[in-house]
Amino acid sequence: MPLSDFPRHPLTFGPSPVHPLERLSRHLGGAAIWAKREDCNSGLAFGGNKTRKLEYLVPDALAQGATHLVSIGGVQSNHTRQVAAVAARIGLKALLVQESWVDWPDAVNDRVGNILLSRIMGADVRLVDAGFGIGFKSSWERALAEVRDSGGVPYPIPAGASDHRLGGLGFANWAEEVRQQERELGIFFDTIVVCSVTGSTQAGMIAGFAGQDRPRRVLGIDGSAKLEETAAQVAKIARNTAALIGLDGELSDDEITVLAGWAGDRYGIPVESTLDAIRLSGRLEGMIIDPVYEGKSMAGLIDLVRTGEIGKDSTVLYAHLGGQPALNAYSALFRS
Ligand code: 5PA
Repeated sequence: MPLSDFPRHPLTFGPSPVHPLERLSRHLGGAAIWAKREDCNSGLAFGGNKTRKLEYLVPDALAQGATHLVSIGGVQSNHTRQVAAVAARIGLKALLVQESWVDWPDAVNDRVGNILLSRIMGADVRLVDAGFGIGFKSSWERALAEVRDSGGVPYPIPAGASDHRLGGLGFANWAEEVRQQERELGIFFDTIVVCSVTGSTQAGMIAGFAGQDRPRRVLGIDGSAKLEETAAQVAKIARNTAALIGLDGELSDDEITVLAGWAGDRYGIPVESTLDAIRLSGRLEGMIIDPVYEGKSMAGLIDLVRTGEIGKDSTVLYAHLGGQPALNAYSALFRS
């Protein structure tokens, strides 16, 4: 069925802003770089990419009579913070399993930023001691059972709302939004740069753009430091989403690109290029990006433009997916 027939519960302000990054483009000396801003797409707790994905999950949760949204992420997960905000907005409870995905010894890591916001919004936040992984977890199964045992109806939302039947729809819709904005602006973005971890952001984009006439590149920058897992998940979700919205034909492997090189060795830990990218976008554009996701995809964009991998005549759209609240848990950085 076409994307426009899927029920969507609006949680965003409308189309997210698109604007040029002129000083960054000039500084890099090639390619016109623009940003599309999911970091200010909603009034719900600073918004972000998950808010868009959840627009398509909420009608399903309400139809099932859910009482609780149950989800999972790291201690500083942006995703779980957005689930908390959406639960508050629609009058459900949120139960959030927060795992130790990142070995980052900041004294206030479990007290500031995203987790602080989730607590303010009334979520039941459970800190558990388990490592990084984007699959299903026993702590999460236990949380679901607990809601059921207490007579509630849990609505399970996997990490990043990705490995879910409807998880790719939000960014298939983003692709449609880009097309409309291009028409208004009289511009065409031949290259999209996006951070990938649990995969449905990039996957949704790939499926959405595949239904359009004019081909373009969607370059995923791995932020997981587990390239193979992330690339496989992007491919799977892109194909499922394409089938779900009724596209004919298989997506070919060369339509699915996830690049390694900027994640460092570990998810959630910034490397030199991450910090350089954060400083550069702050100092040239006043645009704030985070050390876990967007700092890494911006580092990728910078290098791809500098090396000519993204050509000088290219018009690039950088997907800013949010994530700034986590900066508060990285208080050791940027002191000098
Ligand atoms: C996240 C994810 P995907 O997981 O859809 O690939 O998106 C990557 C991404 N940018 C990019 C920001 C700011 C993100 O928060 N965050 C996760 C989270 O728990 O917050 C799912 C990992």
